[in-house]
Amino acid sequence: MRLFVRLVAATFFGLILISCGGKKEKKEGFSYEKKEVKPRDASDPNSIILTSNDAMQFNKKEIKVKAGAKVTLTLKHVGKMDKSVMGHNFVLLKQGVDLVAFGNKAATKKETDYIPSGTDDIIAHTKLIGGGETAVIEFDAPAKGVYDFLCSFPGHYALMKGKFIVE
Ligand SMILES: [Cu+2]
Repeated sequence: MRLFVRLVAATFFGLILISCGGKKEKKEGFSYEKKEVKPRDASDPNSIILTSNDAMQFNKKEIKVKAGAKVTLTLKHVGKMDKSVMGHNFVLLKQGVDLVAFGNKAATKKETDYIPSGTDDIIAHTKLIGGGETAVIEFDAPAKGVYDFLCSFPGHYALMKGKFIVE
């Protein structure tokens, strides 16, 4: 029992150290990004790792999660290119939002990293990342159903999109 308490304490302080080390300027607008997302069991069906690359691709066209639980999504950019030329994000759209219309609108919002400020179209999104970077977000799984996800960097949604399925 004591050992357990110590482990919890060690993990807690470790997280604090990590979060202090990774402090960055806050952008305007909302973000679901959390610095202290706890590592989850790899067998957790709601722990998703999505990779993106310099060839403008995600490694998944379909993501499945369970309803009624939190989703931890880790987006990795395994390429080398800078985010100004090959930036990627993960944007999960509400049902009924047209992906192409959203993608075209978002493409004009360079000043907010291609996320329209104050938008009501999004369930969750990561920040924009470049080669070698990683972003982690945590959010509540939406109701059962099929949702669209995309990268909102200009032009990327043509290839970088897929279905987010809540079961
Ligand atoms: Cu992209």
